[in-house]
Amino acid sequence: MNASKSEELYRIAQDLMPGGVNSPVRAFGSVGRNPLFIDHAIGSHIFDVDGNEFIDYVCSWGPGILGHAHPKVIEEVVKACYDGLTFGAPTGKENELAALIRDCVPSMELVRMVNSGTEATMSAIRAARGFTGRDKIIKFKGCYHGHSDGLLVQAGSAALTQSVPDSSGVPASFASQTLVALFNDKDSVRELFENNKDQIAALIVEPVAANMGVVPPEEGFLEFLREITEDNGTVLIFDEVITGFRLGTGGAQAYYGISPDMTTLGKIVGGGMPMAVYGGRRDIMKNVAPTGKVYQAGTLSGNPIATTAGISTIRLLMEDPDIYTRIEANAVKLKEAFLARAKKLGINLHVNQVGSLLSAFFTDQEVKDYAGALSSDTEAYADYFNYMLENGIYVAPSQFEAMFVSGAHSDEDIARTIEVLLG
Ligand code: HOZ
Repeated sequence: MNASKSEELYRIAQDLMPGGVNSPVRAFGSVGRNPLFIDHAIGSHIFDVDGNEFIDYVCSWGPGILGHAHPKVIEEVVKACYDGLTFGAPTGKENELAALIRDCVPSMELVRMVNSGTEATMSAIRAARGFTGRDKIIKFKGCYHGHSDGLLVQAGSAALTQSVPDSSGVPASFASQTLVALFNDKDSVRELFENNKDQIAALIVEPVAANMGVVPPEEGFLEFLREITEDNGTVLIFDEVITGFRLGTGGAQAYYGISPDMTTLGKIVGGGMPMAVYGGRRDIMKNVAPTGKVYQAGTLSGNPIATTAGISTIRLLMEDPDIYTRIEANAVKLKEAFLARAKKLGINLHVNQVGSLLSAFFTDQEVKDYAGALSSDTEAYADYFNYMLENGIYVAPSQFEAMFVSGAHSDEDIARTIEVLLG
């Protein structure tokens, strides 16, 4: 594969940005090669600056549920651009998006729009602290909720591949307010509640963990979290930045039938533009400024172009609810192909799949938690990544991320991917 233009751009970029990238996972650090620089993408295919074409299962880490550059979304975004890129003042589009979100996710009674998942989770926690008057929070080992100080504790995603689950630059006093439990381990949660009576403001969880690879909740785990948080006056926050509009228009909370107190959304809700949302119970959210004393603000929050892309994407999903059955069916086909590959090569492999999210772990264990995810052979993952790339398939350049199937993946794309997996 010729990557000479990517190599040249990477050489220049390294002198301009830390590691030559604007987000660590893009540096391909854990798969033993230099990053590809992207020229454009359309539908399910992405093209690099050297003209190489790939079937894309990264989908910009989740937003691309309709594939890239959906014509309807582009048309509406372009039209919106001519009306002005940002006003720093309210627009009717914000009402429209907020109402759509509430229709899809009824637990989000009041919402606030922000620009990134990091902002959404950070702000949701502040609102929960303001509401409860408590300081401590619980998160799970290997779950990732963006890069705000208090949440970069035992975090997943690129923090895992860069071996910095606890970032330097985070004051110990901030991190000490974050208690860490084990995903799918009820006892670890019980113990934290017992040892910190009336001190825990919020428990934040990815209902399907998708930043240590995909790890589904075991039966009863989310129900247990709902119950224990309710019993302790703690705000239950579902971080649905990845699962929101991905497991259905109602997200993981509709998929599993659990109603959290607060929810964070990102990725799909912005249709590919920088947009995220936090929201939840009215009595909690009304504490956010200007109606309450929890301060949070943003010049570009509710930006008209991002709201347009979000509205357009959500409407397209609502008009085609079967999309979720189709993308899940394709994910199941890929899972089966992974397992057939493992059998053929005689290697250890476990595949976790929920809806259109999946991850292959190179391990002999079932992956139910962080320790299971870490048992995966990351060198084997790197070999698989490079094999797929050389054969025109672009998957996450890290073991600890998800594979995303989109509505744009055609039968031919899936058949070709299976052919490569079995090859
Ligand atoms: N797991 C990350 C987002 N949830 C990947 C994207 C990034 O860090 O750049």
